[in-house]
Amino acid sequence: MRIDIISIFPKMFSAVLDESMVKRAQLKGKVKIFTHDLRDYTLDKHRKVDDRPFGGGSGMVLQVEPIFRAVQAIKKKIKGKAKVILLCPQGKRLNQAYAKKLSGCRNLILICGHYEGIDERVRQYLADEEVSIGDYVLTGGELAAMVLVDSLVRLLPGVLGDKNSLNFESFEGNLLEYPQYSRPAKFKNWPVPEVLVSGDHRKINAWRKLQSFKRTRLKRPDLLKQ
Ligand code: 6GU
Repeated sequence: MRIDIISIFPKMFSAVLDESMVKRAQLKGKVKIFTHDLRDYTLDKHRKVDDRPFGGGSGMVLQVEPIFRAVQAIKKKIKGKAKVILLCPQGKRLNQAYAKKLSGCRNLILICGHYEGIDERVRQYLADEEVSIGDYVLTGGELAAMVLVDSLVRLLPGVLGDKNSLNFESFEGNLLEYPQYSRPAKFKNWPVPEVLVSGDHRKINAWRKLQSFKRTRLKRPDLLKQ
């Protein structure tokens, strides 16, 4: 998979891309991630990317032209199709199923929205999809893009060491993950459920399924309705 990210704050991404799982995935060759400074795609000497809104109003609007030039330049470098995604609060809300779908894409181009807004023509003519990470407003799409990238990359085949670690995690089949315990089995008066140390794997699996269901019903009943 290849992911290209267009942003006016490209330095923000190193905190996530150069650490942990996402870094390992890149080193393993499972994903290639490139960040692009939107200002590199401007033509004027002030490297201007925003302007006042037509019709008046407060704040600045990210202009369509540099974004168009960036998308064109990236598409030229990519072999084959690329899906262009605009990160903005109006987008389709990200969930595990959506992350799974996007993780099947060969190439993604992520545009990080900013300021009070982005020229509507980016939405109309450049973006194939709009993605939001939840119903709250961030100052820019950068954090959302990082959330999206992290959720996708860990789903790529061969990224997580243990194949099973994807099997029973939260949101698989719209259920939350069952409770996990590790050593020591005896700590203070805080016991580990007997069944987990019984060695009976049929019983353990049954217990885990039941716990998943119970805590989903308790904490996220909305998931069971879906
Ligand atoms: Cl993708 N962008 C911004 N600016 N705010 C958000 C968001 C995205 N998703 C949730 N809030």
